[in-house]
Amino acid sequence: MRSNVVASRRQFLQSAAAAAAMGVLGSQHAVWAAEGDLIVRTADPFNAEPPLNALTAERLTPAKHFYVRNHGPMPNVDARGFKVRIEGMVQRPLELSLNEIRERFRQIATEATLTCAGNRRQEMSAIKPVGGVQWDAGAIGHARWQGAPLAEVLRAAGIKADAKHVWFEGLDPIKEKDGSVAPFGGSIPIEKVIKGDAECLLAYAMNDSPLTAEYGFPLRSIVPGYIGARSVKWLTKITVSDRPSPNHYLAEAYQLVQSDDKTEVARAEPIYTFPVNAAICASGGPKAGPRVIRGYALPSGEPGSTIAKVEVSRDGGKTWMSAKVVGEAKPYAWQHWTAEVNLPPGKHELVVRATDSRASTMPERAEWNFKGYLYNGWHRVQVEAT
Ligand SMILES: Nc1nc2c(c(=O)[nH]1)N[C@H]1C(S)=C(S)[C@@H](COP(=O)(O)O)O[C@H]1N2
Ligand SMILES: [Mo]
Repeated sequence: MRSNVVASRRQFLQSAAAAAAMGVLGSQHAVWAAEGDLIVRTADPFNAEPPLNALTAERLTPAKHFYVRNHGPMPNVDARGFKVRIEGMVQRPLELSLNEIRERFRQIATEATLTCAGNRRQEMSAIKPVGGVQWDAGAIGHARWQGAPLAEVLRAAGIKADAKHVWFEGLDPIKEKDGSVAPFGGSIPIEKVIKGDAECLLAYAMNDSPLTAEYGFPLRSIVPGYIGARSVKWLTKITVSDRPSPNHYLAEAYQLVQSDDKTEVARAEPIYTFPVNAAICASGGPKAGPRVIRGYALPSGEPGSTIAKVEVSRDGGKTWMSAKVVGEAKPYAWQHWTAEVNLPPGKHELVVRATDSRASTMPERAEWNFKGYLYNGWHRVQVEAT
């Protein structure tokens, strides 16, 4: 079921009742109950994004305005019995409770922007319709994630010499098309964990509060620079391996393909990093004259990449001016930007494009792909000044 209405308390209570009947998330974990906090894209599984203007209010996105992306029902995990296993190509397989994760390892914080590979899919669908959750530009958020460094946990288990990938598996029971039930999962190259310039985390907190169920309570992976799908929620199993995970969400789902043809899918590479991106979140107005427009800009997820330049246009991309980028440029992190544009009465098309320090820039239009991933064409908003 797809709905574009804003989540209201009553609607949430209805889906909470449905969820309770399925033995999953109960209403005590609701963070989206307040009217207008998130726009529900699909109720079951629950997928929702904030109204765009909520994204530029604060640098750290509060949970109530942080998108939620689920492939199945959200498990309501009891932390007391919770364990995460570390196994595979390790010297000493480990089984750790939440307390052991907190106490045996350093507690660190990593700021990272999480973005769904399907962010801005509506615009890809406008070129030619694609399936999947029809996201606007709000399937993105920036948080401070707290937890244990994944590298440290893996070293405690003893990484074997030929290890090349780290697999993650969640606790959510997802129904596949063939009727079988399998958990969400994926993997990342072990290099990203061991040699990466930003720590990958086993996170138990978000913006200094414990994770709530929507965001993966009690534990999730956080992989800075990679698409959201690699940050696995309700994380219960980590497998060190010499090959990528066979899980559907690594081996088949997140790829840039032109069809669902089996041989094409088998040949394609999984998506790891996200590309440079930007969006207009607030277009000011409605009065003619000078106004301030705002948005976000995200460097590509490649190591060391930071925002170098944000440009806006008020005439559909014919002429451009520089926007003012707010705060410090950091890898794996969005920056907000503002620009003052002077609009005479009438209709206008506002446009933004960003360029990062590795000279990656946004194309006028992104190339269409079958799954609607990684749309990063110039972001356009139609306005009328009166
Ligand atoms: N276990 C599990 N982890 C998951 C998912 C999921 O459905 N199940 N969705 C992934 C996707 S596609 C994204 S974009 C992010 C979204 O994280 P959020 O819901 O905390 O914003 O979680 C990822 N981790
Ligand atoms: Mo995603």
